[in-house]
Amino acid sequence: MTLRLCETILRRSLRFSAIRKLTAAPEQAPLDLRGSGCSVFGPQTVRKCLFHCTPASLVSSGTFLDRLQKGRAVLSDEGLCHHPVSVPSDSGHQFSLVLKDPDQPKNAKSLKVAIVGAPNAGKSTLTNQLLGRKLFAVSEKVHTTRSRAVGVLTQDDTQIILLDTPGLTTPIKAKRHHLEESLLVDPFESIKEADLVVVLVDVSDKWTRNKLDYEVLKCLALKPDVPVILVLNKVDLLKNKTLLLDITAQLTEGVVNGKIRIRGAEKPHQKLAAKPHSRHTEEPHSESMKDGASQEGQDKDRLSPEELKALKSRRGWPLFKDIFMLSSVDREDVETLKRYLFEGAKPGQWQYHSEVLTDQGPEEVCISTIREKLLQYLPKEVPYSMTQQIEIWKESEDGVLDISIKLYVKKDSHMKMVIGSGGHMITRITQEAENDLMKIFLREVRLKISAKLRK
Ligand SMILES: Nc1nc2c(ncn2[C@@H]2O[C@H](COP(=O)(O)OP(=O)(O)OP(=O)(O)O)[C@@H](O)[C@H]2O)c(=O)[nH]1
Ligand SMILES: [Mg+2]
Repeated sequence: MTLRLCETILRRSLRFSAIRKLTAAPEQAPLDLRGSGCSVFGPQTVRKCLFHCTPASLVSSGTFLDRLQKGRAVLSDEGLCHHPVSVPSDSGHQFSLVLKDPDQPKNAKSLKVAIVGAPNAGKSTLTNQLLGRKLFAVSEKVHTTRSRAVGVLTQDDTQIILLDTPGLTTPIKAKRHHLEESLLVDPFESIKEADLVVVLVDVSDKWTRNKLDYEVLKCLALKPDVPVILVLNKVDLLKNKTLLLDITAQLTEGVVNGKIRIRGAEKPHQKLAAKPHSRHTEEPHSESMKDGASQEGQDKDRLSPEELKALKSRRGWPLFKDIFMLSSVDREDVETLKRYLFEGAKPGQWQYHSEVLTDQGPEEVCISTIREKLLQYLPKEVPYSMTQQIEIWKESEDGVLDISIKLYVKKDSHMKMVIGSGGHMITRITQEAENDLMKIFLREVRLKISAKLRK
């Protein structure tokens, strides 16, 4: 019943939108959706008003709704297809690979994509899924990613560079939780160098899903001329799928690409009417938004106090170029976004050799992999206070990579937890991290983790 309602709402609401096959050339006539209640714009309009409101390419096929009906997606990395390229386990080799001249093809294309959003939105999960490899740490706890990480996806003549960023936070929170400077700086820096920004929002979080994070808005306002898309993530966890339309309406302020008007079940402009800087769907958004934030093409590092104040009253961003609704743990969903990124790549030189998978060194990858397990298995704040030191990193005579890690723990109670009864916990963490590292380095790894109290 809910789904049927959702279907009706989605279909009706998509009247404004031209849906096309993602793989279709712009000149190709768009799919005729008249039979399913969706009107279709002419080809000339299609080019201007692309709006991908679906993880599947065609709403009319019902694929999107069928996929939504699946419910909870499978939370495993089993679906990740294994990219044949590995991260070299030798830091010297990895370093020279990152610096190696790219093997430019004749008609090279590239696209640098910054993935930003609130902590825990699923940025690293999406990056891994796009890469087809579990490379970056993912956990249910916030601030898993501590600094920007580069993932490189090279296929045929196209290179997509993915910038996985730490969840956006405020200086006050960073200070309170002793977070590194990189958590404040890296998302902004990544947006500055990106050709496309992906704003990821966790739709399963009812406290944050109806308003763009203020820090996200600040990022967008600093570079309003960079194309940006909205990705509504974790749709598999959303029981009431009809909410997707309301969320979209709120987060876009009813406007996509500065032009298309969206009306959700709850009309966003009614809620926003009292706010001084909110925009109604009737306003010409793109230009006024750029004036209100920073001037087009201007590369400012800071917003003025007036601009910051104006952002405080915003709920959304009217300049999203396109919108996706997906589940990052679902490979098929992410495949659609991946095709979109490849389509959006522009003629341009590759930055990395095609053998590069990340700019991170193997030690960095190892530490964040272990950190992921600590975050996953230890309660609350316990894993945040632990530090790691690499004691041994060498290839043994039998060709196996031997890694020995010392874990420094601040409290006796934390020590008990990380060891677990009969050493059960540390064994589990070691085995799982070892498994992941073997998949990343594509070689045998023997990992040893020992814990030491250091108050
Ligand atoms: N069910 C479901 N879970 C998801 C989805 N995407 C991410 N997750 C889960 O959400 C949690 C957070 O994912 P991360 O990828 O670590 O999130 P992040 O945005 O990188 O987090 P930070 O690095 O801490 O900012 C993990 O438990 C993921 O398994 C999704 O589409 N569906
Ligand atoms: Mg992350």
